[in-house]
Amino acid sequence: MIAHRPGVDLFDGLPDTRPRTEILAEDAVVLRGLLNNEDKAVMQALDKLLAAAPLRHMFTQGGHRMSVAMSNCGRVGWVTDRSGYRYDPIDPETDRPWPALPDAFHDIARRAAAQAGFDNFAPDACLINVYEPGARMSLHQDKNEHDFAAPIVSVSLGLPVVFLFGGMQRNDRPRRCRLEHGDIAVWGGQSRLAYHGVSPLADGHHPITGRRRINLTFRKAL
Ligand code: MD3
Ligand code: FE
Repeated sequence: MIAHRPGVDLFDGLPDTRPRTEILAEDAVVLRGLLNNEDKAVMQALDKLLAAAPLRHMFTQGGHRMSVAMSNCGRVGWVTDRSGYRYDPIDPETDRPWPALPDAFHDIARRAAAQAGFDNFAPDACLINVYEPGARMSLHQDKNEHDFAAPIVSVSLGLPVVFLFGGMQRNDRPRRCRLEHGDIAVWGGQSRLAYHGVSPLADGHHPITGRRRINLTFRKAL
């Protein structure tokens, strides 16, 4: 810990970039800027992962093409097709197992969960969502996982987006929350089955991701 020296550490005229914790609801927190020192390393790891399991636009059971491009890493990956949603150990595009969850990803998710009060989080799946301008995600619940006691940890990279955080009923009016580059959110306990979605991505340019937003969601699926 750096000693508090007034006029040097806190009053030096530089912006305060220390991570801040924002509580959105019971058991739902956003850790602002928590990823900021690791963003470039995460992007490098992502390049490798996406070379092995390319991004693709999946189709919902109803036959709609999703606007978000997706891939996965970990023991299983989330997929949707005409037969519905599931976690699958095999990537249906490559017919091979998904690439392993990098140790660095596991550590980031575990650290964020612990900071939010969920000790010993051990994710076995990471869904990679890539948004281009106009891409969105309609209100839904994440309930294909076996164990709702484990939280979901989400890492945002690149362009900012308006995240919609609803209640336990689809009709509950969602609250709007901006998720920015470097933010990590943790959703567990009372909030684990809340409805949530993402507004259409506004156009822009980000120095790290270009014209995109990338979201990683870490899950204990098995
Ligand atoms: C709240 N992704 O992949 S991350 C998803 O930004 C998903 O790409 C969004 O919803 C995205 O399923 C939102 C934040 C998030 C993720 C999972 C949650 C919020 C959640 C699960 C329960 C409650
Ligand atoms: Fe979700």
